[in-house]
Order: sequence, then C-alpha cells, then structure tokens
Amino acid sequence: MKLKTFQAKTMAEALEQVKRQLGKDAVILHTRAFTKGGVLGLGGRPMVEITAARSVSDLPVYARTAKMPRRSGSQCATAEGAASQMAPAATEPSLRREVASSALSAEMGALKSLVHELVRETRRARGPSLPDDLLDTYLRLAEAQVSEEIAEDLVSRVRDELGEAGLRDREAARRRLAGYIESMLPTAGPIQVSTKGGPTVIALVGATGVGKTTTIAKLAANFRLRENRKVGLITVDTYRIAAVEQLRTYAQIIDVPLEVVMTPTQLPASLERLSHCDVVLIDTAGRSQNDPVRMSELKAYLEQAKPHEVHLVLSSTSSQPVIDQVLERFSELDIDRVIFTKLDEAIGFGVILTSLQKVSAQLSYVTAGQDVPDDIEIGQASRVADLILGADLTGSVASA
Ligand SMILES: Nc1nc2c(ncn2[C@@H]2O[C@H](COP(=O)(O)OP(=O)(O)OP(=O)(O)O)[C@@H](O)[C@H]2O)c(=O)[nH]1
Ligand SMILES: [Mg+2]
Repeated sequence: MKLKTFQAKTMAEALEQVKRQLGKDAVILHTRAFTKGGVLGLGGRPMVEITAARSVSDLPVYARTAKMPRRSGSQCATAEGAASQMAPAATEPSLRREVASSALSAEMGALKSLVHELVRETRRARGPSLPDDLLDTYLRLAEAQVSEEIAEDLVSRVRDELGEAGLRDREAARRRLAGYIESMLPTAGPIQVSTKGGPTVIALVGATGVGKTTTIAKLAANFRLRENRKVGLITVDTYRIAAVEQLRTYAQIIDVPLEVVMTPTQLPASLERLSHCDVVLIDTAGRSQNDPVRMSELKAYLEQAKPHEVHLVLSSTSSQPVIDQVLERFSELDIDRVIFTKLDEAIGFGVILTSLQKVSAQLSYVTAGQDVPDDIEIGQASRVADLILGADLTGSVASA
C-alpha cells in the first residue's frame, strides 16, 4: 500500500502538495484537522492532514470498492454498486474523499446485512419447523435476545392455539403472542410506602456500573418532589470517594438527608436517625459477581439493614450469560424485585423476559436514560411485551 501523508496550515495548501507530489490522479483516503504545538491544548497552530495515494490501485482493499466494477444481484453488490456509480464524477480531491468514505460505509453496511442474513439463515436452519409467518416471528424474538427455548415455546403455543388458518390474521397472532409474553412477565408495581411503623426501607444491589445510584436518585426525586414523601438516603458505597460524592450531590439537589455508613454495625444507628422518613433508600457498592468477599460484605450490610425489599438492578445492555451469572451469585441475597436499566441502550429487550423466567423476583421499574428524575417508569408487562415485539421506546410499533 503506497499511502502518503501531507500536512499544511490550510486544506488548499495540503491539496496543492498532494497534487504536486502524487499527480492529478491522486486519491484521498482520509483528512483530519489537528493542533500542532502549544501547551495543554493552548496556543497550538491549527493544521490539516491528508492521507492520499497516487492512484486507486494503491488504495487499501476496503477503500477501492468505489472504483471497482462489481457483480450485481445480491444485497452486497447493490451497496457496492451505489458506490461505484459515484466514482466517475469524482474528479476533484474533495469528491474523491467523499467517494472513498461512502464506499467504506457502503462496504460496512453490506457486510453488516450479510452477517445479519447469515445469522438468520443459521437460526432458520436450526430453529423449529414452522409456517413462514411464524418462523419470521420466531427469528424476530431470537433477534430481540429472547432465549431460543422461550422463543420456540412462544411460537409453538401460538401455532397450537390459532392453527394455520388463524395464523393468517397477523394482528391476531401478534396480540396472542403479546398476551403470552405478558403472562410470563411478573411485575410488582411501584414501591409501596407504608405510613405506619417507621420508614419503608429499600436496598438496591447489583453489579458495577449498572445504574444503582442513578436509579436511587430518580426514585428519591420522584418520592420527594412528586409524591411529597419524606425520603432518606443511605450509602454503604464508601470505597470510592466519588461514589459518596455522587449520591451527596443528588441528596443536596433533591434536598433529602444522606447517611454515609462505613461498616455494617453503623447501619442501625443511621436508620434510627432517618426514622422520621417515609422511605429510606440504601445505595450499595457495585459488586462483581465474581468477588465472594465483597458479596459476603454486602450480605452483612443487608442483614443489619433488614430492608423491606431488595431490588436487584440489572442492565438491559448486558448479555444473557453475564446476567445469568449475576442472578446466580445475587440469589444468595434473597432478591425481592428486579429493576432493568438502560433500556435506551439495549440491543434487544428479550433479556428482560429471559431473566425474569430465571428468578422468583418480580419486575419493579425500568429506566431508559440518564435524566433524573424523568427516565424511570414502573415496570409494566404490556410495555415490555411491546418492546420485545418491536415497539420502540416512544411506544410506536415497528413495521414487520
Ligand atoms: N443510557 C443510560 N444510562 C444510564 C441509565 N441509568 C444509569 N445510567 C448511566 O450509567 C452510568 C453508571 O450509573 P451509576 O448510577 O453510577 O451506576 P452504579 O450501579 O451506581 O455504579 P457503581 O456504584 O460504580 O457500581 C452513569 O453514567 C449513569 O448516568 C439508563 O437508564 N440509561
Ligand atoms: Mg453507585
């Protein structure tokens, strides 16, 4: 590969260098702007850099697609063809740069759909024998990260119930499927705050970084600002100063008291100081499911806190094997509820269904964004079922 890099103060100067040294057929592969010199990003000179080759044959293979004739017919060829049609017009360097980059994204797009198709074909071959419509539904469930076993069970139930004639009514089949999924999603409704006998104590536990503290802040803000409840916060996550500060900041903004607890034995006294509250939310440190020492420490905190409910926080961006491992390790803690976070970043919502089949706990909340207090909602079976069947987070249902 014969690529050369040129740097200059302006794009025009850099292009002039490219033309002078590589000739009029030069092909631009990449450009970037950067700062030269200066200290800590200050006082540097703005520069541009162009990476170019003398001709198309000098380009790396992935960037050559724009210039190469391709066979037509397949999805792959269509995307590449679009790029190759653009090539003849690209005589100016800036256009050539655009051609190279659109060729690259066309190639990536084609590769992605090829891989997607391959995965589908493999699943199709390994999946159950079903009428075409249902096979498509089965594949879509598998793509939504529903386990193959559950997906197979769901479509078999729909087939047995509706029969082949009934399946032609796609909307009826969809409704039936949604109904089955809903019935497999146990939900708990929101946290019930008791007005008698001291505060309702809720602890959130879960693996590192899944969103425990953010969810505590969302819950606290909703209880305090929307329901006018007296809220107290406790953090036992004292390993990192930043973790305490994170919750302290939220506590200050929401204007609720925060207790920082260093050892399990300090917990009863902290709870006593918050006994005037309606609800006390306990934030815990992220625990790696692979760290038995930290897990038993967490257990010691919970034994002292005696919470009314322990909510296990799971991220819907985690893969099923990771969630399975977390469920297994955290099961020693008597989990009452499950919260799924980061729905806005999930690839498929099937992990919620698959995971809830593996625990005796019910879904309490789901969160879909970083905004406190807005991005939290009560976990609803119908909502999750719709998401699994292709609705987006705004509630619109994707076309089949
Ligand atoms: N996109 C998205 N990000 C979220 C959501 N919930 C939390 N986050 C982000 O996830 C990151 C980690 O959130 P934390 O609340 O600190 O997670 P944690 O479980 O308390 O983390 P540790 O205390 O370190 O175990 C932060 O950047 C949050 O803003 C959500 O629903 N969607
Ligand atoms: Mg935290």
